[in-house]
Amino acid sequence: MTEENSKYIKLEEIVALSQKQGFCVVGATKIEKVENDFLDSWLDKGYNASMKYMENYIELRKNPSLLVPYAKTILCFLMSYNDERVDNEHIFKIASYAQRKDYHFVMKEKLRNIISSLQEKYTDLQAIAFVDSAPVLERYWAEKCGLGWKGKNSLLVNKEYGSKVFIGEIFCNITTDYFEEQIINRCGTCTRCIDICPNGAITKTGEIDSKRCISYQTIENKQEIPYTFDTKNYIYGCDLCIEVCPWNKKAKKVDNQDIETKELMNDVLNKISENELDRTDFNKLKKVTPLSRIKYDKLISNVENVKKRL
Ligand code: B12
Ligand code: SF4
Ligand code: SF4
Repeated sequence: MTEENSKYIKLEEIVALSQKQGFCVVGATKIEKVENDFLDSWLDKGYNASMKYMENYIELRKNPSLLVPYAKTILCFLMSYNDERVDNEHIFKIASYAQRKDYHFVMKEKLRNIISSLQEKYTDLQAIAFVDSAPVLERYWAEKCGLGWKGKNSLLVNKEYGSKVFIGEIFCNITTDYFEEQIINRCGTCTRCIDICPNGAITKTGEIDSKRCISYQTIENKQEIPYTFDTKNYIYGCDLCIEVCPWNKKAKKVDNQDIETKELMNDVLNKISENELDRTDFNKLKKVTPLSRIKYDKLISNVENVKKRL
């Protein structure tokens, strides 16, 4: 392989590598400071609830050059999880994104593979991959890369793949073909996500008031869920504002053959219904899926919360 100057790499080349890794959309943008105050405003209103980590490294979140000083470019990658293998038949519900191998690890490995392939050819390429693993405003950058628009439920929505997409990024010292057009918001007059959100978590400004969000209450709130809070049978995460979105109904489907995790999930959901879930079963699931974010006792307390309403 010949050594090439890594100052500029065609986006086409990165797209080809990313497709091999199973990413559905890729884009690039120049690193610059985030020039608006939506993060401060969200924090000032207390919308982060008990997620204190969101108050840390604010300067890095707003100025990614401080996070990765050598970086010139942010490449954003979307991975769709819009497959058919989600279990919705059980009384107790787990959000679709969590019914599979943990995207943090799956995507990071794939992003690192892309970096390695590029570095074989461009030996002076410096790059680092993040998937919700650093103080990065991932949706903001994904939008800047042209990968979609900010839906009214604050999720990034892609025209072809909808909002059932995870976001990952590579910060690197090369330049490439940047997205420079205006992003079109295609929500129009639709308000389905706002209307369906049971506890009014989606504000008029399109922000999420976390303490009203089922996803926050069932995952991030380490205390018991307030008695009056309705989780609509969810015991981990929430898909209501995703399922109702018309862009997800027409979104392209992807194939996912991870039968093993699906079976494990099914088994755990059955045991929960029969009051038979023990720590060993839970730990098996926790090891591979995003359920690693909570402890057994929190899951059981979420189950009890749902039972109160049955
Ligand atoms: C904290 C967090 C949460 C919190 C708070 C959610 C929130 N909306 O902030 C809770 C626990 C509630 C949560 C829930 C979920 N999350 Co979450 N979460 C995050 C995390 C770690 C940080 C988000 C953050 O910085 N929030 C602060 C606000 C201010 O920023 P933001 O909403 O992300 O970005 C906004 C600004 O950029 C703003 N913006 C941009 N330009 C402008 C301009 C102006 C003028 C204004 C006013 C605003 C504005 O619009 C963006 C969208 O709202 C990100 C990962 C990451 N590092 O980014 C994942 C992330 C956002 N979560 C993700 C997912 C999948 C979920 C859930 C779907 C999981 C589930 N099924 O239960 C739900 C969805 C709830 C929802 N409707 O948002 C994905 C979203 C993918 C996507 N398509 O958008 C992310 C990106 C993780 C990933 N790497 O894929 N999450
Ligand atoms: S994830 Fe559920 S609770 Fe949170 S904003 Fe969406 S619909 Fe509302
Ligand atoms: S449900 Fe409607 S308003 Fe909400 S994100 Fe989807 S298109 Fe936009």
